Amino acid sequence: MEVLEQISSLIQQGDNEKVLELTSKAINKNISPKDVLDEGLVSGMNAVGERFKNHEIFLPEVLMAARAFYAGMDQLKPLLIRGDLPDLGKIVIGTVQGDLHDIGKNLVGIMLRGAGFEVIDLGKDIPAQKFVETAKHEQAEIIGMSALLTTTQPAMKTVIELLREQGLNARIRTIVGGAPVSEEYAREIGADAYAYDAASAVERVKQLMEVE
Ligand code: B1M
Repeated sequence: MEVLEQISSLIQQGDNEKVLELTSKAINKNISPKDVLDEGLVSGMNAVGERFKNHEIFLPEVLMAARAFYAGMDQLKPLLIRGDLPDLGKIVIGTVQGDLHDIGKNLVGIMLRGAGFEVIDLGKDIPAQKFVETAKHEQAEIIGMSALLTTTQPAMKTVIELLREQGLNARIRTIVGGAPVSEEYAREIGADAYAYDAASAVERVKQLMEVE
């Protein structure tokens, strides 16, 4: 089995030590960090998602997989975030209130940093007020929100409404994403952009900030 398939499979087994070891091995073999991420770590997490959905595995296994994912991610992070990039603008990101899923949001943050944006990551379970207050205080151009639950998606709308109430929606733009979120939903709640994955989040943020 080639190394990226092995990483994917070890994520599914929740073997954080082996994931760490094989991620380092893949890096040393000069496999591109993006391939290690997409075909190893994310591929493993996606398979975990499918198996969880089909009730083949349960929450403890999912948590172990998430821990293994982060063990690999720690190895990759320095390669995805280069220090010599221009400052393209400031973005506040977080997972919305009531939602504890942060793997996808963290990936989006890493990719944005890697592309040269300054990212203020508020974490998970973030109240609407906190998104808006931080963006105002930090003079950020964009708020990025992640939601993984259908029940927490509406919290993204609360943030957008709060920006409107405070007359900030023209200055602070919004981008939303996460498994249940769609382009149509983003439009419906008045978000300025939607991204399907971390790579397209970078593209959409660049468009919003009007950088190359
Ligand atoms: Co939860 N969970 N979970 N879970 N979990 C889902 C989301 C679920 C779809 C699984 C299922 O049943 N099929 C389901 C939601 C169902 C629904 O709402 N329709 C679910 C559920 C039900 C729950 C609980 C309620 C379970 C329970 O307690 N009974 C509970 C809720 C807790 C809470 O949040 N209040 C819960 C808990 C957990 C864990 C804590 C165990 C763990 C999270 C660990 C962590 O994040 N630190 C977990 C996990 C891991 C998952 C699944 C299996 C995997 C999510 C993941 O990390 N994917 C997930 C199944 C699934 O999504 N298919 C599931 C990998 C990650 C790279 O992808 O997050 O989609 P993703 O991010 C992508 C894109 O979506 C996008 O880019 C990312 C990278 O490409 N993206 C953005 C994300 N945010 C973006 C923001 C952007 C742009 C793009 O702009 C700002």
